[in-house]
Amino acid sequence: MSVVALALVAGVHAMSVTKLKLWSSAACPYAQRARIALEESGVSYDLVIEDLSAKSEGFIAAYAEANPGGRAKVPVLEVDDLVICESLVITEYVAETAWAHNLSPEQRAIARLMVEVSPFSGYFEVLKARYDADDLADAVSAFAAKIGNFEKFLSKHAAGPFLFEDFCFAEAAIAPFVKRSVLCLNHFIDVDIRDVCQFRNCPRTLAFVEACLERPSVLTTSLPDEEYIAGTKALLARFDEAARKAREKAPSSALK
Ligand SMILES: N[C@@H](CCC(=O)N[C@@H](CS)C(=O)NCC(=O)O)C(=O)O
Repeated sequence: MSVVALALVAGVHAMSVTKLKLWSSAACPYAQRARIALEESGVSYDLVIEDLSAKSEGFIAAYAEANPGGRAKVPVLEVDDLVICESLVITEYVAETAWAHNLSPEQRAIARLMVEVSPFSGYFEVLKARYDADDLADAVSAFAAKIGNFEKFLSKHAAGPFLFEDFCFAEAAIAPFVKRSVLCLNHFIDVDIRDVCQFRNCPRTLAFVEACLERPSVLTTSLPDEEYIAGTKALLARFDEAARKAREKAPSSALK
């Protein structure tokens, strides 16, 4: 019997008997998913903040243990001898083994679906369109339409501001993108998601956004706003540079 199963049989908080280590990085939204899940569980864990531009041997080895041959990415979670990667796998594992409440298979299916249909990770595509007024208007309106669809999903399935009575792994997975989308759309293109929710008559999405932003596990695992803005600025600059290089190549290929 595994340590976790043993602990469950004994009625002990499953992960309190194990040693946990999370390989993370300062600003990664995927790693933040795992941290939110761990914070929600209340278990203690070792946190390693990895510099992704100079990955440590320990991190590369841990990732290879979880996914042999893959490019090492955060998050990686070690639970005694178990080593797993991929933020959704980790988030769901932590929720299943360490949170007080467990979801039925049907609830898990709906929660996974919510992660799939969530619009918030699309904010970066909107930012990429910021140089051209028409492209930007199209991108904002596509984003707003997805918020409208999310509202329909919440109206059909959600109990309150969150999907179920308690914050679940789906909110842990979505919240890092809520945080970044609200902040960055506001900062870079002066679009407030909360206004979009109001104009589009999406009260459930507005309540969901506000509840995610106020959640203590989200607050304690977030960086100061300026750091997300600086990081996004650097990422956008890298995309601009790649796009410029692609444009430079385009005329010669068009002549062929
Ligand atoms: N699908 C992965 C994505 C994780 C990911 O992209 N992590 C980035 C940081 S935000 C990373 O570690 N990048 C390092 C690299 O690509 O070398 C997950 O959900 O965990």
